[in-house]
Amino acid sequence: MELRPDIVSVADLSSLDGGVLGVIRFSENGAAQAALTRGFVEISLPLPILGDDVAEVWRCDGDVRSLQDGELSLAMSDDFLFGAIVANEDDAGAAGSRVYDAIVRAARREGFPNLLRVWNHVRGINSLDGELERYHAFCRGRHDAFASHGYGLRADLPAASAVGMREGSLATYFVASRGAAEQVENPRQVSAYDYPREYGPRSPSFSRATVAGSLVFISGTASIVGHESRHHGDVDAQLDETIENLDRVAVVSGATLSDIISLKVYVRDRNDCARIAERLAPRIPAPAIYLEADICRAELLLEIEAVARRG
Ligand code: 3EB
Repeated sequence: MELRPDIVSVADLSSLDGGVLGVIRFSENGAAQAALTRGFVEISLPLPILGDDVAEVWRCDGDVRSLQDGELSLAMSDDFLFGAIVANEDDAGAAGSRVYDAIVRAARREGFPNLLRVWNHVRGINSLDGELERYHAFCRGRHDAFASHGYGLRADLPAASAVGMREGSLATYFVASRGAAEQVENPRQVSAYDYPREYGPRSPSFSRATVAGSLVFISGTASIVGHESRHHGDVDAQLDETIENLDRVAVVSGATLSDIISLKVYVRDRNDCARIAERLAPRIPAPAIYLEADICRAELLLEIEAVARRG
């Protein structure tokens, strides 16, 4: 009953041996792609990596079985399911509803009904598509798919992130579990599923964290207090506020910032990266991947996600 994220040099990917569910790779450009390779799921995202050329690897104990289910690539151990899918339809809402429909169906069918964590990459996340921002269209598609599968759209939602990517339309990967998970909210923030209408016609369907055994998945976390973005234009203050939110979510989840074992940091402007890394590393000394990506609100300059292991 183990699952762990690891950061691996791209040069070492060819020698991965056994117990791998999924690999996430990053590139400056090119189409997003998801496929089965060597018995695990590999997803490539057009998302510039800032720093060493590394990939994220999700490992587990025991045997891994992989399965191609239409466009959905799946790999599973006894306890966990990892999957990835790329949707190319232009409309972010249509892409979102199709992707979430496929994920929920496959997870239930394979016996892993508890979505723990979903990562979403939406091309042009801040741009308008007709009346609606592409992020808001995506939120509507995701919401409708969850609703159609009987979700309560509150404390039954996975932890998540939704940030940009440079090409394509929507790329999504996820972790689900056979055993139950516990959802956690941040007392400093309005739950995203309760955000008011000004943030889009359907609220974002995710929880601030999920806890499965000793593992804590903390969602993409940004400089938001209540439901409002704070510190417009001030990257240092946004980072401090984000760390404050991470700290609160960690504590409510039964962990602390020192229990964090892995970080991903999405930076809107790569010129801010060195400054963010310098201030973040002493506060949360965990291995981190820095990526250049647009964040789902135009005023947000960074977003940080974390995985923690409770003691
Ligand atoms: C926020 O707190 C910032 O739509 O899945 C963070 C994590 C954010 C997940 C999502 C959005 C999502 O609202 C944005």
